[in-house]
Amino acid sequence: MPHVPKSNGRPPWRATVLTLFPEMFPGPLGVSLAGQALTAAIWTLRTVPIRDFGLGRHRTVDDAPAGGGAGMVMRADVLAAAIDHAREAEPQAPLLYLSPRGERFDQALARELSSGPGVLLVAGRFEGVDERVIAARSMREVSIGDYVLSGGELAAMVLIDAVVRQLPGALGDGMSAGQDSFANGLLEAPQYTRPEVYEGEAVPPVLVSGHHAKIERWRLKASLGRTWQRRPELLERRGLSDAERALLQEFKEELKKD
Ligand code: 4GX
Repeated sequence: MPHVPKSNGRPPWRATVLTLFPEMFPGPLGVSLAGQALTAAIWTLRTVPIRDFGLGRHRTVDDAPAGGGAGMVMRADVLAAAIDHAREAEPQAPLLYLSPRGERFDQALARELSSGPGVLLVAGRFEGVDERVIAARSMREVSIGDYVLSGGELAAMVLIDAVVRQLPGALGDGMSAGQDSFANGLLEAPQYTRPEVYEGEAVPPVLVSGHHAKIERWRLKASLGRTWQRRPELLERRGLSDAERALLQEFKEELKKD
């Protein structure tokens, strides 16, 4: 029988997505951790079909870009009508527009959003939306990374997934969001499981020693070392305590040995 997490006893966190493709939802948000939390009413998902607010017999939502150029732009009046409709049910939630031009989405923003009532997300298509509606409705532009998707829906799902797994009661057995990469501003230490020797490579002996204090020290050293090797800018942002600085120095010394 599938495991369903217990409801956490607070009102569900509410995600509302404005989209031309409501049939894309819940999609991957309907399975695994997010899907189980949805079933457990830890969060709710509502889509608002922007097409319902389109104009004329064809429910037109877009038009040619002013000044010419390729593609189409979502009309400000149509999108504003969809937003104003969604706002009635969601007067408090922050309004976000997923766009490659936005501030970068990260774990800190995921945590911030998870502490509020929910989120109103605009998933744009075409070459974007008329700039005037971004200002008129005070949308916060958020980007999930420096690449261009075919629309904002996948970006909205990424954001929702990262938020939902922070919600109390949403985590799987034995897991804790507090242990994740970035929870402490560092990359995670490498993980191992059985078999203890795989293709001649043993699991690091300390991890099978049962010495919990030594294991924690080894993991912190590995986290610091990996972050220094792969994402040094994360260390600069975070800073290091004296003890951490000493552990990172040990990591560097051990590198010279092999
Ligand atoms: N992180 N997309 C938005 C429409 C668009 C085009 C141009 C503004 C300017 C994306 C991302 C992303 C695809 C969503 C283009 N908006 N969203 N859409 N990267 O690529 O969030």
